[in-house]
Amino acid sequence: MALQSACSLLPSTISIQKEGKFNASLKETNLAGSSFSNHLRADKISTLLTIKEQRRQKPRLSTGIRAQTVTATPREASPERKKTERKGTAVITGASSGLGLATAKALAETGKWHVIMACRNFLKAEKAAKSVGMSKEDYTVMHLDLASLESVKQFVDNFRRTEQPLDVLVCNAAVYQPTAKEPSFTAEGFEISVGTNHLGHFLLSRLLLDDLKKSDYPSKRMIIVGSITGNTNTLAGNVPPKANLGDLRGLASGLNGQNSSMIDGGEFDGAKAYKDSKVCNMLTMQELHRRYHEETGVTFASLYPGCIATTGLFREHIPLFRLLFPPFQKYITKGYVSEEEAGKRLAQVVSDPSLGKSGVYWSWNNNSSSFENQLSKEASDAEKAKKLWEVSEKLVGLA
Ligand code: LMG
Ligand code: NDP
Ligand code: PMR
Repeated sequence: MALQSACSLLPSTISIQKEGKFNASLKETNLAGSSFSNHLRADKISTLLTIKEQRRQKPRLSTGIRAQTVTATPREASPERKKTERKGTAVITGASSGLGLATAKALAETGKWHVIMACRNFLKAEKAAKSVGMSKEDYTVMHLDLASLESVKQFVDNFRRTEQPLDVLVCNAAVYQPTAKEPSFTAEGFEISVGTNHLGHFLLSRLLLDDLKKSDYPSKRMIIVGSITGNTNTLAGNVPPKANLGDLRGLASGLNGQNSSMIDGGEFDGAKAYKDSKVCNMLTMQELHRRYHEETGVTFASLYPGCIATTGLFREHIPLFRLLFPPFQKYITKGYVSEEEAGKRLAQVVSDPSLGKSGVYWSWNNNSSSFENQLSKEASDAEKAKKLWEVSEKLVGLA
């Protein structure tokens, strides 16, 4: 495997487990800067547009459901049938580009999903949906800025007003600031990578869990996108700076730059902050699983979709990196995947019956077969997950 050859470059003193490790369950899963005022305006417009859109859609959706009752044939009358026949509704954060957009497209193409594209830039998202050929009835764009907890709450209210069920939530959006010398902060003053990627999603997932619980969809799922670079049991996870949450002292002290803007209390490093945020994403998924899977039946999952070296994630990296990174991943590590392929992978985690197990961190091998991957020691530390949960609850105002 390509990864093995990459790993063979490792000094013999470093022992790293390979990301492409299989475990027994593989057998079951063999499947193929706008100004403040502009911002406010965009928010208002998007909310208005959203509500307008929903008014047009609601009758369509509810007619669909009612029609089954009114024109019920004996086959359609079965409650089981009814459950499987309606379209699923999936909320995807950051669906305006990259992985989120590709996933929205993949789901829409099946004809079985209505995608709520939860995005900070309404017009960009609309254009993106059109550019990939999604048809109007398969998606709705709703405004969500994860770098503002108020916006998260507003999104949840707006979503509830549409009276659509919530069947799957995909926490996908992220920011990466590899070249930033100084931290920047969210509306509530948290360092922006952890504030957006982790805390914004933490609040969103906690609030929307109630909505997921109410859904009658046969397979309800909550997915938080993780990454290989947060896992120090891999080669990629050992490229400095490495993820490390330490004892969470920086997070506990508010992550606001006064004491520290890093979770472990250290000096600011944008690349580390991103990797730390991914560890938080993977820990949160497992904590959700432990706390709520049995009680709610919701499947909680995370994944590493492969290295999608061409996405907007690297927009702040130096031009030379952006030039060399895709060929490096394609020809040297062989970890590269296209946006389209990565979107299909995440779409599997959304809807494939064979990926319905809860608490799993999914990865794919070079034949695009999914497998349950192993997380690093830190990313699977249950005690840390609990502590992260409790500190995060305080920061987002849930405790
Ligand atoms: C940090 O630098 C920055 O400090 C930080 O601000 C942030 O930007 C962060 O992660 C982002 O990076 C990390 C530094 C660490 O990385 C580099 O400077 C290397 C840049 C490499 C970029 C990759 C693309 C370019 C690849 C060049 C290949 C040329 C060919 C391309 C085209 C081919 C077409 C056929 O990096 C290092 O310190 C490097 C050493 C990493 C050690 C990791 C420890 C694990 C052991 C690794 C074993 C060595 C493997 C070497 C493989 C090299 C392959 C090129
Ligand atoms: P992109 O930059 O293409 O997509 C990120 C999305 O997040 C964009 O739609 C962006 O919106 C959105 N976003 C950023 N900040 C906010 C915010 N404050 N509120 C709402 N949305 C926001 O990157 P990718 O597609 O690569 O990243 C998607 C996910 O995949 C991330 O979770 C990333 O960590 C993960 N991932 C990516 C890998 C890769 O190799 N690319 C590898 C492993 C994991 P906008 O369009 O407005 O900028
Ligand atoms: Mg990495 C098997 C090797 C492998 C894989 C799968 C990735 C994925 N990377 C690998 C190896 C290496 N990378 C090696 C050997 C190097 C040193 C030359 C290296 C460097 C590197 C940099 C500088 N890689 C990076 C960066 C980034 O800025 C990216 C990052 O860390 O963002 C946080 C990145 C990535 N490498 C990956 C993946 C998936 C990324 C994107 C980050 C992510 O979403 O996790």
